[in-house]
Amino acid sequence: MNVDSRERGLAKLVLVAICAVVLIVPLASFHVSAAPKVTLPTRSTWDADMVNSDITGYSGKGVYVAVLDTGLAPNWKDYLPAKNIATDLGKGFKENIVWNAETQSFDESGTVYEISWIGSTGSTHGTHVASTILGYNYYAPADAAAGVPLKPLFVNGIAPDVTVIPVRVLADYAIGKSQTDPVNYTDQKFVMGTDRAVAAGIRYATDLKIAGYSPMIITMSLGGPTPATVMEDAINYAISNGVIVVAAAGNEGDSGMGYPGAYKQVISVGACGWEYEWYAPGLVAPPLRYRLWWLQDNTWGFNDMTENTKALVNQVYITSWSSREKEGQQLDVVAPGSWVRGPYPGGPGYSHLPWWSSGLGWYYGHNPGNFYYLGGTSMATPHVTGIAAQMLQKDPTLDQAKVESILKSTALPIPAGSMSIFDLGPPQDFYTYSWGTDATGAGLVQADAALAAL
Ligand SMILES: [Ca+2]
Ligand SMILES: [Ca+2]
Ligand SMILES: [Ca+2]
Repeated sequence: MNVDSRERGLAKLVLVAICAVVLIVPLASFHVSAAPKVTLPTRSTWDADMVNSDITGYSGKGVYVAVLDTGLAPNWKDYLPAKNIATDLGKGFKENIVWNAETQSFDESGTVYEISWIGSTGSTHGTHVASTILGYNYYAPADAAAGVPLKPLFVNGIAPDVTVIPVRVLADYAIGKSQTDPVNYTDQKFVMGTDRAVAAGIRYATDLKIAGYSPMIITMSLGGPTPATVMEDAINYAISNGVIVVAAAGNEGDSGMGYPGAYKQVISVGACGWEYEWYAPGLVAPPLRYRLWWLQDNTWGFNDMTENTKALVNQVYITSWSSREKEGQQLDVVAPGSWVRGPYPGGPGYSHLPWWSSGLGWYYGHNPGNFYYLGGTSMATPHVTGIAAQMLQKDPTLDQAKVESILKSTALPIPAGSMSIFDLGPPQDFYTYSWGTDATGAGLVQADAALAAL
Protein backbone atom coordinates (compact mmCIF):
# COMPACT_ATOMS: atom_id res chain seq x y z
CA MET A 1 0.00 0.00 0.00
CA ASN A 2 1.58 3.20 -1.12
CA VAL A 3 0.84 6.84 -0.69
CA ASP A 4 -1.07 8.16 -3.67
CA SER A 5 0.94 11.08 -4.82
CA ARG A 6 3.47 12.42 -7.16
CA GLU A 7 5.71 15.24 -6.19
CA ARG A 8 6.89 18.16 -8.16
CA GLY A 9 9.81 20.36 -7.24
CA LEU A 10 10.35 23.02 -9.80
CA ALA A 11 10.50 20.80 -12.80
CA LYS A 12 10.80 17.22 -11.74
CA LEU A 13 8.22 14.53 -11.37
CA VAL A 14 8.83 11.73 -8.94
CA LEU A 15 6.57 8.94 -7.86
CA VAL A 16 6.24 8.55 -4.14
CA ALA A 17 6.15 4.82 -4.16
CA ILE A 18 7.30 1.81 -2.25
CA CYS A 19 10.94 2.52 -2.93
CA ALA A 20 10.99 6.19 -2.03
CA VAL A 21 14.22 6.90 -0.24
CA VAL A 22 13.83 7.36 3.47
CA LEU A 23 16.30 9.18 5.63
CA ILE A 24 16.71 7.27 8.86
CA VAL A 25 17.27 9.81 11.60
CA PRO A 26 16.78 9.77 15.35
CA LEU A 27 13.57 11.68 15.88
CA ALA A 28 14.59 12.71 19.36
CA SER A 29 17.30 14.91 17.93
CA PHE A 30 14.74 17.25 16.47
CA HIS A 31 13.30 19.97 18.57
CA VAL A 32 9.79 21.08 17.76
CA SER A 33 9.67 24.82 18.16
CA ALA A 34 6.67 26.79 19.20
CA ALA A 35 4.64 28.50 16.53
CA PRO A 36 5.37 32.19 16.05
CA LYS A 37 3.22 34.68 17.87
CA VAL A 38 2.44 36.67 14.81
CA THR A 39 -0.66 37.15 12.75
CA LEU A 40 0.07 36.52 9.12
CA PRO A 41 -1.87 37.86 6.19
CA THR A 42 -3.99 35.13 4.65
CA ARG A 43 -4.31 34.09 1.03
CA SER A 44 -6.57 31.66 -0.75
CA THR A 45 -5.66 29.26 -3.51
CA TRP A 46 -7.01 28.13 -6.86
CA ASP A 47 -8.20 24.80 -5.52
CA ALA A 48 -10.40 26.27 -2.78
CA ASP A 49 -11.84 28.68 -5.35
CA MET A 50 -12.53 25.77 -7.72
CA VAL A 51 -14.60 23.86 -5.16
CA ASN A 52 -16.08 27.02 -3.57
CA SER A 53 -15.15 25.98 -0.05
CA ASP A 54 -14.12 29.62 0.46
CA ILE A 55 -17.61 31.09 0.12
CA THR A 56 -19.77 28.87 2.29
CA GLY A 57 -19.25 30.56 5.65
CA TYR A 58 -18.44 27.17 7.20
CA SER A 59 -15.06 26.06 8.47
CA GLY A 60 -15.48 22.57 9.93
CA LYS A 61 -15.58 23.87 13.50
CA GLY A 62 -16.33 21.13 16.01
CA VAL A 63 -15.48 18.33 13.57
CA TYR A 64 -12.68 15.78 14.05
CA VAL A 65 -10.67 14.55 11.09
CA ALA A 66 -8.47 11.48 11.51
CA VAL A 67 -5.77 11.78 8.86
CA LEU A 68 -4.58 8.21 8.23
CA ASP A 69 -1.23 8.77 6.59
CA THR A 70 2.49 9.08 7.36
CA GLY A 71 1.85 11.04 10.55
CA LEU A 72 3.09 14.61 10.77
CA ALA A 73 6.64 15.79 10.15
CA PRO A 74 8.77 16.34 13.27
CA ASN A 75 8.68 20.07 12.57
CA TRP A 76 4.94 20.21 11.86
CA LYS A 77 4.56 23.31 14.01
CA ASP A 78 6.57 25.21 11.43
CA TYR A 79 3.55 24.87 9.19
CA LEU A 80 0.34 23.86 10.93
CA PRO A 81 -1.63 25.70 13.64
CA ALA A 82 -0.95 23.80 16.87
CA LYS A 83 -4.44 24.48 18.23
CA ASN A 84 -5.90 22.32 15.44
CA ILE A 85 -3.80 19.22 16.06
CA ALA A 86 -4.98 16.76 18.73
CA THR A 87 -1.50 15.69 19.80
CA ASP A 88 -2.89 13.78 22.77
CA LEU A 89 -5.02 11.63 20.46
CA GLY A 90 -2.38 11.04 17.79
CA LYS A 91 -1.26 7.44 17.35
CA GLY A 92 0.54 5.19 14.89
CA PHE A 93 0.22 1.57 13.78
CA LYS A 94 2.74 -0.67 12.06
CA GLU A 95 2.93 -4.29 11.02
CA ASN A 96 6.29 -5.87 10.37
CA ILE A 97 6.92 -7.63 7.11
CA VAL A 98 9.34 -10.47 6.47
CA TRP A 99 11.01 -11.72 3.35
CA ASN A 100 9.77 -15.07 2.09
CA ALA A 101 12.56 -16.67 0.08
CA GLU A 102 10.27 -19.34 -1.29
CA THR A 103 7.69 -17.01 -2.78
CA GLN A 104 10.24 -14.25 -3.37
CA SER A 105 7.97 -11.69 -1.80
CA PHE A 106 7.24 -10.00 1.50
CA ASP A 107 4.85 -11.61 3.96
CA GLU A 108 2.93 -9.64 6.55
CA SER A 109 3.67 -10.80 10.07
CA GLY A 110 0.04 -10.58 11.20
CA THR A 111 0.78 -8.49 14.27
CA VAL A 112 0.18 -4.76 14.44
CA TYR A 113 1.86 -2.70 17.14
CA GLU A 114 1.68 0.94 18.10
CA ILE A 115 4.20 3.53 16.99
CA SER A 116 4.45 7.29 17.32
CA TRP A 117 2.26 9.53 15.20
CA ILE A 118 5.30 11.68 14.52
CA GLY A 119 6.44 10.69 11.07
CA SER A 120 9.95 10.51 9.73
CA THR A 121 11.51 12.99 7.38
CA GLY A 122 11.42 10.26 4.76
CA SER A 123 7.84 10.95 3.85
CA THR A 124 6.00 14.03 4.94
CA HIS A 125 3.07 13.21 2.70
CA GLY A 126 0.72 13.34 5.71
CA THR A 127 1.83 16.87 6.54
CA HIS A 128 0.95 17.98 3.03
CA VAL A 129 -2.46 16.28 3.19
CA ALA A 130 -3.23 17.89 6.58
CA SER A 131 -2.15 21.28 5.25
CA THR A 132 -4.80 21.19 2.55
CA ILE A 133 -7.48 20.78 5.20
CA LEU A 134 -6.14 23.19 7.83
CA GLY A 135 -4.07 25.67 5.84
CA TYR A 136 -0.41 26.39 6.57
CA ASN A 137 2.31 28.95 7.11
CA TYR A 138 4.07 29.68 3.86
CA TYR A 139 7.36 31.37 3.18
CA ALA A 140 9.74 30.41 0.43
CA PRO A 141 12.69 32.75 -0.05
CA ALA A 142 13.20 31.13 -3.43
CA ASP A 143 10.15 33.12 -4.54
CA ALA A 144 12.09 36.32 -3.95
CA ALA A 145 15.06 34.93 -5.81
CA ALA A 146 12.71 34.31 -8.73
CA GLY A 147 11.46 37.88 -8.68
CA VAL A 148 8.34 37.51 -6.52
CA PRO A 149 9.22 38.76 -3.03
CA LEU A 150 6.28 37.23 -1.24
CA LYS A 151 6.11 37.97 2.48
CA PRO A 152 5.28 35.20 4.99
CA LEU A 153 1.61 34.35 4.84
CA PHE A 154 -0.98 31.84 5.92
CA VAL A 155 -2.52 29.81 3.13
CA ASN A 156 -6.19 29.11 3.80
CA GLY A 157 -7.32 25.52 4.14
CA ILE A 158 -10.59 23.92 3.08
CA ALA A 159 -11.84 23.41 6.65
CA PRO A 160 -9.48 25.47 8.82
CA ASP A 161 -11.30 24.96 12.13
CA VAL A 162 -11.40 21.17 12.28
CA THR A 163 -9.36 19.22 14.80
CA VAL A 164 -6.94 16.91 13.02
CA ILE A 165 -6.02 13.63 14.69
CA PRO A 166 -2.79 12.37 13.14
CA VAL A 167 -3.00 8.59 12.74
CA ARG A 168 0.14 7.16 11.25
CA VAL A 169 -0.58 3.98 9.30
CA LEU A 170 2.18 4.46 6.70
CA ALA A 171 5.42 3.67 8.46
CA ASP A 172 9.12 3.51 7.60
CA TYR A 173 10.54 0.18 6.59
CA ALA A 174 14.17 -0.69 6.11
CA ILE A 175 14.83 -4.09 4.62
CA GLY A 176 18.45 -5.13 4.58
CA LYS A 177 19.87 -7.04 1.66
CA SER A 178 20.60 -10.03 3.85
CA GLN A 179 16.89 -10.43 4.56
CA THR A 180 15.97 -10.52 0.95
CA ASP A 181 16.92 -11.87 -2.39
CA PRO A 182 20.27 -10.11 -2.87
CA VAL A 183 19.91 -10.26 -6.63
CA ASN A 184 16.50 -8.70 -7.02
CA TYR A 185 16.27 -6.73 -3.79
CA THR A 186 19.11 -4.62 -2.53
CA ASP A 187 18.90 -2.68 0.70
CA GLN A 188 15.56 -0.95 0.67
CA LYS A 189 14.01 1.84 2.64
CA PHE A 190 10.44 2.78 1.98
CA VAL A 191 7.27 4.18 3.46
CA MET A 192 4.12 2.11 3.28
CA GLY A 193 1.36 0.50 5.24
CA THR A 194 -0.37 -2.85 5.40
CA ASP A 195 -4.06 -3.71 5.31
CA ARG A 196 -3.95 -4.59 9.00
CA ALA A 197 -2.21 -1.36 9.98
CA VAL A 198 -4.74 0.71 8.06
CA ALA A 199 -7.59 -1.31 9.57
CA ALA A 200 -6.16 -0.67 13.05
CA GLY A 201 -6.12 3.06 12.32
CA ILE A 202 -9.72 2.98 11.11
CA ARG A 203 -10.84 1.14 14.23
CA TYR A 204 -8.89 3.49 16.48
CA ALA A 205 -10.56 6.57 14.98
CA THR A 206 -13.96 4.88 15.16
CA ASP A 207 -13.50 4.07 18.83
CA LEU A 208 -12.63 7.71 19.46
CA LYS A 209 -15.87 8.66 17.76
CA ILE A 210 -17.80 6.24 19.95
CA ALA A 211 -16.03 7.75 22.99
CA GLY A 212 -17.43 11.17 22.10
CA TYR A 213 -15.01 12.70 19.60
CA SER A 214 -17.80 13.35 17.17
CA PRO A 215 -18.53 14.06 14.39
CA MET A 216 -15.57 12.16 12.97
CA ILE A 217 -14.19 11.84 9.44
CA ILE A 218 -11.51 9.37 8.42
CA THR A 219 -9.52 10.54 5.42
CA MET A 220 -7.20 8.15 3.59
CA SER A 221 -4.87 9.37 0.87
CA LEU A 222 -3.57 5.87 0.32
CA GLY A 223 -4.42 2.69 -1.47
CA GLY A 224 -3.38 -0.76 -2.51
CA PRO A 225 -4.18 -2.92 -5.55
CA THR A 226 -6.32 -5.58 -3.91
CA PRO A 227 -9.32 -5.68 -1.59
CA ALA A 228 -8.80 -7.02 1.92
CA THR A 229 -11.46 -8.29 4.28
CA VAL A 230 -9.65 -6.95 7.34
CA MET A 231 -9.80 -3.44 5.90
CA GLU A 232 -13.36 -3.61 4.60
CA ASP A 233 -14.58 -4.94 7.94
CA ALA A 234 -12.97 -1.96 9.66
CA ILE A 235 -14.55 0.45 7.17
CA ASN A 236 -17.97 -1.08 7.77
CA TYR A 237 -17.40 -0.79 11.53
CA ALA A 238 -16.61 2.90 11.07
CA ILE A 239 -19.59 3.66 8.84
CA SER A 240 -22.03 1.74 11.01
CA ASN A 241 -20.88 3.86 13.94
CA GLY A 242 -21.53 7.11 12.10
CA VAL A 243 -17.98 7.88 10.94
CA ILE A 244 -17.58 9.44 7.49
CA VAL A 245 -14.95 7.64 5.41
CA VAL A 246 -13.24 9.35 2.46
CA ALA A 247 -10.46 7.77 0.38
CA ALA A 248 -8.35 8.38 -2.70
CA ALA A 249 -9.29 6.70 -5.97
CA GLY A 250 -5.65 5.90 -6.74
CA ASN A 251 -3.11 7.08 -9.31
CA GLU A 252 -3.21 4.11 -11.63
CA GLY A 253 -5.14 5.62 -14.53
CA ASP A 254 -6.67 2.95 -16.75
CA SER A 255 -5.50 0.18 -14.43
CA GLY A 256 -8.38 1.08 -12.16
CA MET A 257 -8.97 2.14 -8.60
CA GLY A 258 -7.12 1.13 -5.46
CA TYR A 259 -8.53 -0.04 -2.14
CA PRO A 260 -10.04 1.27 0.10
CA GLY A 261 -11.14 3.88 -2.48
CA ALA A 262 -12.85 1.33 -4.74
CA TYR A 263 -15.24 0.09 -2.06
CA LYS A 264 -18.68 1.43 -2.89
CA GLN A 265 -19.45 2.39 0.70
CA VAL A 266 -16.44 4.74 0.76
CA ILE A 267 -16.57 8.29 -0.63
CA SER A 268 -13.89 8.04 -3.30
CA VAL A 269 -12.06 10.91 -4.93
CA GLY A 270 -10.38 11.27 -8.32
CA ALA A 271 -8.08 14.13 -9.31
CA CYS A 272 -8.70 17.03 -11.65
CA GLY A 273 -6.68 20.07 -12.59
CA TRP A 274 -7.11 23.56 -13.98
CA GLU A 275 -6.38 24.48 -17.56
CA TYR A 276 -4.47 27.62 -16.56
CA GLU A 277 -2.12 26.16 -13.99
CA TRP A 278 1.19 26.89 -15.64
CA TYR A 279 -0.06 28.99 -18.49
CA ALA A 280 -2.69 31.58 -19.24
CA PRO A 281 -3.45 33.51 -22.39
CA GLY A 282 -1.21 36.57 -22.39
CA LEU A 283 0.93 35.08 -19.64
CA VAL A 284 3.07 32.51 -21.39
CA ALA A 285 4.89 30.97 -18.47
CA PRO A 286 6.91 33.96 -17.31
CA PRO A 287 8.60 33.47 -13.94
CA LEU A 288 5.79 35.27 -12.11
CA ARG A 289 3.08 32.94 -13.26
CA TYR A 290 5.30 29.94 -13.06
CA ARG A 291 5.87 30.34 -9.36
CA LEU A 292 2.65 31.71 -8.04
CA TRP A 293 -0.15 30.57 -10.29
CA TRP A 294 -1.52 28.49 -7.41
CA LEU A 295 -1.95 31.46 -5.11
CA GLN A 296 -4.71 34.00 -5.31
CA ASP A 297 -2.93 37.25 -4.74
CA ASN A 298 -4.00 40.56 -6.19
CA THR A 299 -0.41 41.71 -6.19
CA TRP A 300 0.46 39.30 -8.92
CA GLY A 301 -2.72 39.66 -10.87
CA PHE A 302 -4.09 36.18 -11.37
CA ASN A 303 -6.26 35.76 -8.39
CA ASP A 304 -9.54 34.49 -9.57
CA MET A 305 -11.20 31.40 -10.92
CA THR A 306 -14.48 31.97 -12.70
CA GLU A 307 -17.70 31.56 -10.74
CA ASN A 308 -19.55 30.82 -13.96
CA THR A 309 -19.99 27.06 -13.80
CA LYS A 310 -20.40 26.71 -17.57
CA ALA A 311 -17.09 28.47 -18.10
CA LEU A 312 -15.48 26.55 -15.25
CA VAL A 313 -16.40 23.15 -16.68
CA ASN A 314 -14.46 24.06 -19.79
CA GLN A 315 -11.33 24.76 -17.70
CA VAL A 316 -11.32 21.48 -15.78
CA TYR A 317 -9.37 18.45 -16.91
CA ILE A 318 -9.04 14.99 -15.43
CA THR A 319 -5.44 13.92 -14.92
CA SER A 320 -4.11 11.00 -16.95
CA TRP A 321 -3.13 9.13 -13.80
CA SER A 322 -6.32 9.56 -11.79
CA SER A 323 -7.69 6.02 -11.42
CA ARG A 324 -10.56 5.09 -13.68
CA GLU A 325 -13.54 3.18 -12.35
CA LYS A 326 -13.54 -0.51 -13.32
CA GLU A 327 -16.35 -3.02 -13.06
CA GLY A 328 -17.32 -3.51 -9.43
CA GLN A 329 -15.64 -0.26 -8.40
CA GLN A 330 -17.21 3.10 -7.67
CA LEU A 331 -15.65 6.48 -8.33
CA ASP A 332 -17.78 9.11 -6.62
CA VAL A 333 -16.40 12.60 -7.31
CA VAL A 334 -13.30 14.49 -8.40
CA ALA A 335 -11.49 17.38 -6.71
CA PRO A 336 -8.34 19.41 -7.38
CA GLY A 337 -5.27 17.19 -7.19
CA SER A 338 -2.97 18.57 -9.83
CA TRP A 339 -1.02 20.53 -8.59
CA VAL A 340 -1.44 21.39 -4.94
CA ARG A 341 1.18 23.41 -3.07
CA GLY A 342 1.98 22.55 0.51
CA PRO A 343 4.70 21.85 3.06
CA TYR A 344 6.76 18.80 2.23
CA PRO A 345 9.88 18.92 4.35
CA GLY A 346 12.27 16.10 3.78
CA GLY A 347 15.77 15.13 2.87
CA PRO A 348 18.10 18.10 2.87
CA GLY A 349 15.07 20.35 2.93
CA TYR A 350 14.42 19.39 6.50
CA SER A 351 17.68 20.70 7.88
CA HIS A 352 16.43 24.21 8.11
CA LEU A 353 15.65 26.57 10.91
CA PRO A 354 12.04 27.64 11.31
CA TRP A 355 11.17 30.31 8.82
CA TRP A 356 10.62 32.91 11.51
CA SER A 357 14.19 32.49 12.69
CA SER A 358 17.05 34.16 10.91
CA GLY A 359 16.58 31.97 7.88
CA LEU A 360 20.10 30.64 7.88
CA GLY A 361 18.98 27.37 6.43
CA TRP A 362 18.16 29.20 3.26
CA TYR A 363 21.26 31.33 3.52
CA TYR A 364 23.44 28.25 3.51
CA GLY A 365 21.45 26.65 0.76
CA HIS A 366 20.26 23.79 2.92
CA ASN A 367 16.63 24.20 2.21
CA PRO A 368 15.81 23.69 -1.43
CA GLY A 369 12.30 22.42 -1.15
CA ASN A 370 10.16 22.60 1.94
CA PHE A 371 7.13 23.39 -0.16
CA TYR A 372 6.26 21.27 -3.13
CA TYR A 373 3.61 20.98 -5.71
CA LEU A 374 2.24 17.49 -5.20
CA GLY A 375 -0.08 15.87 -7.66
CA GLY A 376 -2.23 12.89 -6.79
CA THR A 377 -5.61 11.68 -5.72
CA SER A 378 -3.91 12.02 -2.32
CA MET A 379 -4.21 15.77 -2.78
CA ALA A 380 -7.76 15.65 -4.14
CA THR A 381 -9.05 13.61 -1.19
CA PRO A 382 -8.53 16.20 1.61
CA HIS A 383 -10.55 18.71 -0.42
CA VAL A 384 -13.59 16.43 -0.22
CA THR A 385 -12.84 15.68 3.42
CA GLY A 386 -12.78 19.41 4.15
CA ILE A 387 -16.13 19.92 2.45
CA ALA A 388 -17.59 16.96 4.35
CA ALA A 389 -16.36 18.64 7.55
CA GLN A 390 -18.19 21.82 6.62
CA MET A 391 -21.33 19.73 6.04
CA LEU A 392 -20.98 18.03 9.43
CA GLN A 393 -20.53 21.39 11.10
CA LYS A 394 -23.90 22.42 9.71
CA ASP A 395 -25.56 19.08 10.43
CA PRO A 396 -23.61 16.77 12.77
CA THR A 397 -26.18 14.00 12.33
CA LEU A 398 -25.30 13.30 8.70
CA ASP A 399 -24.26 9.74 7.96
CA GLN A 400 -22.03 8.30 5.26
CA ALA A 401 -24.79 7.59 2.74
CA LYS A 402 -26.23 11.09 3.09
CA VAL A 403 -22.87 12.87 2.77
CA GLU A 404 -22.00 10.81 -0.29
CA SER A 405 -25.35 11.35 -1.99
CA ILE A 406 -25.28 15.13 -1.40
CA LEU A 407 -21.68 15.48 -2.60
CA LYS A 408 -22.64 13.63 -5.78
CA SER A 409 -25.99 15.29 -6.44
CA THR A 410 -24.47 18.77 -6.03
CA ALA A 411 -21.26 18.10 -7.96
CA LEU A 412 -20.59 19.90 -11.21
CA PRO A 413 -20.83 17.24 -13.91
CA ILE A 414 -17.65 16.96 -15.98
CA PRO A 415 -18.37 15.44 -19.41
CA ALA A 416 -15.92 13.10 -21.07
CA GLY A 417 -13.40 15.18 -22.93
CA SER A 418 -9.94 16.14 -23.93
CA MET A 419 -7.80 19.17 -23.18
CA SER A 420 -4.41 20.56 -24.13
CA ILE A 421 -2.56 21.52 -20.94
CA PHE A 422 0.74 23.32 -20.61
CA ASP A 423 2.87 21.28 -18.28
CA LEU A 424 6.40 21.54 -17.03
CA GLY A 425 7.17 18.08 -18.28
CA PRO A 426 10.03 17.74 -18.76
CA PRO A 427 10.03 18.79 -21.46
CA GLN A 428 7.87 21.85 -20.99
CA ASP A 429 5.16 21.62 -23.56
CA PHE A 430 1.47 21.28 -24.18
CA TYR A 431 0.17 17.80 -23.44
CA THR A 432 -3.23 16.48 -24.39
CA TYR A 433 -5.15 14.70 -21.68
CA SER A 434 -8.28 12.72 -22.49
CA TRP A 435 -10.79 11.10 -20.21
CA GLY A 436 -14.05 9.20 -20.30
CA THR A 437 -17.01 9.01 -17.96
CA ASP A 438 -15.16 6.32 -15.99
CA ALA A 439 -12.78 9.06 -14.75
CA THR A 440 -15.22 11.70 -13.53
CA GLY A 441 -17.63 10.14 -11.09
CA ALA A 442 -20.53 12.53 -10.52
CA GLY A 443 -18.20 15.45 -11.23
CA LEU A 444 -16.34 18.22 -9.45
CA VAL A 445 -17.41 18.74 -5.83
CA GLN A 446 -18.99 22.11 -5.06
CA ALA A 447 -19.01 23.05 -1.40
CA ASP A 448 -21.51 25.88 -1.68
CA ALA A 449 -24.08 23.68 -3.40
CA ALA A 450 -23.49 20.82 -0.96
CA LEU A 451 -24.03 23.11 2.03
CA ALA A 452 -27.11 24.65 0.43
CA ALA A 453 -28.60 21.17 0.02
CA LEU A 454 -28.59 20.59 3.78
CA1 LIG B 1 -15.10 29.70 -6.86
CA1 LIG C 1 -19.08 5.53 -2.83
CA1 LIG D 1 -13.40 32.93 -8.06
